[in-house]
Amino acid sequence: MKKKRVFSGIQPTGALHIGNYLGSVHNWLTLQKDYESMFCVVDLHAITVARKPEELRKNILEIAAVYLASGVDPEQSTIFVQSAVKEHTELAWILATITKISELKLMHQFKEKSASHEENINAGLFTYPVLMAADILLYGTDVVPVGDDQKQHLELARELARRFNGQFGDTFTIPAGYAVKKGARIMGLDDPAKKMSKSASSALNYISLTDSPDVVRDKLKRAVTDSGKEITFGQEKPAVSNLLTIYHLLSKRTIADIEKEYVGKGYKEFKEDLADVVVEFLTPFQKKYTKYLKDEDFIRQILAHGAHVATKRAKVMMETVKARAGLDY
Ligand code: ATP
Ligand code: LTN
Repeated sequence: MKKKRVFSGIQPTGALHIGNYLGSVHNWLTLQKDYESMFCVVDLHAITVARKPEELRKNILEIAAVYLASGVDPEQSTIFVQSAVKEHTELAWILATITKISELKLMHQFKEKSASHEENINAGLFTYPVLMAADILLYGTDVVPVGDDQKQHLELARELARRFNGQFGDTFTIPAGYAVKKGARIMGLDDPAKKMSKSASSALNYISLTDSPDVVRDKLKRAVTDSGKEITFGQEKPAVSNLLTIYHLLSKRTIADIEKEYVGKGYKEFKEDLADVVVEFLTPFQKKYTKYLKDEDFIRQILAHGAHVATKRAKVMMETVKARAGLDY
């Protein structure tokens, strides 16, 4: 039987934090075993926010190195850069012609990004979700693992697939989300009401994948907690629940098991142990990450191979799309 296909991507916009990792790459590692997987560095999305070319160039290789160091296996998965496969932008244009401006105006990310980048509310920022739909639909994707913040974009991709199929005949697979039980929304360490975010005003908000053990320990020590002393998971304990989620995902122990261990113990001990868990995860990751970054040629080789595989698949889909739309004179 034909394997089902997974597609996901991360923008090369700088150092990732454990929220990004747990909401995305962490899930890819399980999926790549059973799905035909495509993991993309979405550089064309990243340029909707102004950045220096030299920074972008560096960030692209860094994200690819994160994929590899995390365990995305180039033998099993296709790793590539979005701009290397021009069919993404070609399909995005066609999809833009069936997207309503009113739909794009509803997108939370556009509203947030235009509020935080008032000086650069460009058309790319507005049509960003159309390009994301193209990324997904181009490969007949069945499943898209993304964090909660991307659900609205995925819903638009589903709607555009249905609309195109309705107007021009069955062409696109309707992609499904991948239900991440925990980790879809890791919250800020300094404010459990908001998601952990790279663009947070304080570095105490997040643990970066490149933070040293000392920095990790310090950030966790200073992470906010809730009222009451118990280390339990629940709505009334948003800060501790967030820490428990990180503990659970990185140690692979159940939340119930962790709760049990800390009955009668204090936050101090819990946070110190959590720091050990995080450091135990980060140390081998960082070793591999540094090793890959030293071998840029190897990364480029993987990306070139990935682009070759992706292009082949993309061309097949574009031929059908163009024929259906009457662009095949
Ligand atoms: P940020 O807000 O941190 O700048 P982002 O949402 O702008 O990140 P990306 O860097 O492309 O954008 O995110 C990569 C992946 O990480 C996406 O799948 C996104 O859903 C996920 N993600 C981002 N923040 C979190 C979080 N706090 N918890 C879980 N997943 C997250
Ligand atoms: N918009 C996403 C990144 C992204 C993506 C995609 C994710 C671009 N294209 C296709 C999954 C599938 C973000 O900001 N995190």
